[in-house]
Amino acid sequence: MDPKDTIFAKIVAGTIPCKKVYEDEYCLAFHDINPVAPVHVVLIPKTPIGGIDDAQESHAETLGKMMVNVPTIAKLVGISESGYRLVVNEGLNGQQSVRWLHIHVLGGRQMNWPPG
Ligand code: D5M
Repeated sequence: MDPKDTIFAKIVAGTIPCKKVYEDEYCLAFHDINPVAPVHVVLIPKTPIGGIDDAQESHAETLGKMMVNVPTIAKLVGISESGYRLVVNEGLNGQQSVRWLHIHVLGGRQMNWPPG
């Protein structure tokens, strides 16, 4: 699917609402509609990138800014001190359901390893 046809494209465009946690010129973070942890935030680029497998050199600045913003987002949702997990699902085996790159920020409970 073209990322521009996904629900996250509509969230970036502002045509459907989200519970925003953080926003800057590169990215947007909001609470996941279907949380799998007490804290579950989704961090997305504002530019359409289908998934991490579509990452290109031209995305390096955006992807870097997203990662650098993670500690700020973690602080905003109160999981900085207890720790948290980042997850990027890619494609079929990764169980990606929305084809617009996103980083899950999960916290508020003990995570397990290996992941399911
Ligand atoms: O994760 C896609 C995630 O996106 C999944 O955890 C649900 C979430 N989602 C889907 N629609 C919305 C809206 N409208 N608001 C907030 N969160 C949403 P994946 O890794 O692709 O399975």
